[in-house]
Amino acid sequence: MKKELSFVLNYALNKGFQIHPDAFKILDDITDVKKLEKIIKEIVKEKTRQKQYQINQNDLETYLGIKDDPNLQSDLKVLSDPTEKITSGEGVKGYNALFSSRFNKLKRIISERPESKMLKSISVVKSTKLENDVYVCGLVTARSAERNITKLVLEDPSGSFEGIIFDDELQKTAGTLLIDQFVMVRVATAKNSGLMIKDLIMPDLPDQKINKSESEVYAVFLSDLHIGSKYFMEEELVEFVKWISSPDPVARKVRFVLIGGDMVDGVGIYPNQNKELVCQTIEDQLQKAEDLLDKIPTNVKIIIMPGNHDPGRRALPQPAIPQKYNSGLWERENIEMVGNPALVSLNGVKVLMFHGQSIDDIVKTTPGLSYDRPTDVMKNLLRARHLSPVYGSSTPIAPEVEDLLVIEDIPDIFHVGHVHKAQLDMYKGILLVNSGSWQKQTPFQASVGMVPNPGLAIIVNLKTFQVFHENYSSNSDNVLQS
Ligand code: D5M
Ligand code: FE
Ligand code: ZN
Repeated sequence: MKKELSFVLNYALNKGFQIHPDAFKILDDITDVKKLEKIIKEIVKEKTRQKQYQINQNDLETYLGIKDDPNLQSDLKVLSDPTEKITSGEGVKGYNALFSSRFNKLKRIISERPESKMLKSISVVKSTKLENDVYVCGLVTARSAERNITKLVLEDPSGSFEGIIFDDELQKTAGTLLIDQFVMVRVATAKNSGLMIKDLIMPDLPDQKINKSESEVYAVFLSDLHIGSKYFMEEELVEFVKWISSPDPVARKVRFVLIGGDMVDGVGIYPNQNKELVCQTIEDQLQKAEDLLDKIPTNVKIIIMPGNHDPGRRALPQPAIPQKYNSGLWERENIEMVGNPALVSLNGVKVLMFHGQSIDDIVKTTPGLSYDRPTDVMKNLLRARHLSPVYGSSTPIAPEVEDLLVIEDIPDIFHVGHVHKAQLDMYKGILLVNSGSWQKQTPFQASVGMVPNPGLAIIVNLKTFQVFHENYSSNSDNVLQS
């Protein structure tokens, strides 16, 4: 018997308690001495009060929360998933349809704003001399800043126009606009009879009430595991999965695990990748993922969304990881395979999951944004009400007839990954989570000076929105930014 265990047993025996052998087995599994002492002392105190002097299995299970509370709700609904909607329109026709769908959806969203009552089409504004300021909306097709003015070209289905911005603050806001992003502007005729932009209005989010879960359950946010890579932190993830099945009172209430893309490292994603892989095929990588996820109790629902390293198609929106590579994951009762992006409801809490590929294009072109603060980029996406506005840069976008990347439904939690930097933030009451990664710094990342903070597990109480995190990396300086 372990020394610590005999110490706590003597403590109970000296107080006149008997300990049932089944209870003993549970105590023997607890390795944390402090925890062991605390448990015994609390049980002794409580049972002394009840004048019952035997410690049995039930006492320990109740105290440790091993018994799952059957009243805990775990209701998962997939509210939106591109997998079945993907049509792949072809060529120019496809892109025209995509942009027209984007324009129409966002115009509908911005119509909720009072200014939109004075909305005019671009052709009307161009052909009349404006007596008063009017509003127009469109997609940004060009933006340039020279000397002390900014020029913006906007396009709507009726035509396009170039507007000039003189105001310094407004020029700064214009600097954050992305090509192909939707925006509403207030325009007036300038002295030289050109058009002057006097205000810029993003679709943005209205202030709204957040949905919360009635029962106190927890969701775990993970992404960028990169299973199959040499740098995948397998031991750390195994430890974390063990925690999920442990008697820890928080772990006992975990009912959802969300994986926000790059679950596996993939094959042929970057040059000479095979030299950095421990599993050389997609099938092996997914099998390893299945084996790891298998250790999560079946009362926990796992939602798996792809990223740019996972198999399927590369262009956004991405369908779910195809069943042909691993039917085990698809057949699993507690696993839901969804596309990227996806909107899921966890006991009524709406979570928008997006891998975050567009962050690459956005940090490249927007002053003040960087890979170090992904939640700032996430705020820009919410203001634009679009997950990946820029077409034709490094993030491939497919010519879908419907733009499935418009943020139509407002989420309660926005979950993104991709940049391997875990960070939390809030925007208009919405919880922003970048779930970091479970992959150590790769040689590529080191070469570009990118320092990830991997191995941080983010756990959210869906009833209170309180957020916990655990650092599983050996680096104790690994901090979760907020
Ligand atoms: O991306 C991990 C991070 O590394 C993400 O922030 C993008 C960045 N990344 C990845 N590949 C490149 C290249 N080729 N250039 C610049 N930045 C890059 P992941 O999707 O896990 O590979
Ligand atoms: Fe990644
Ligand atoms: Zn990625």
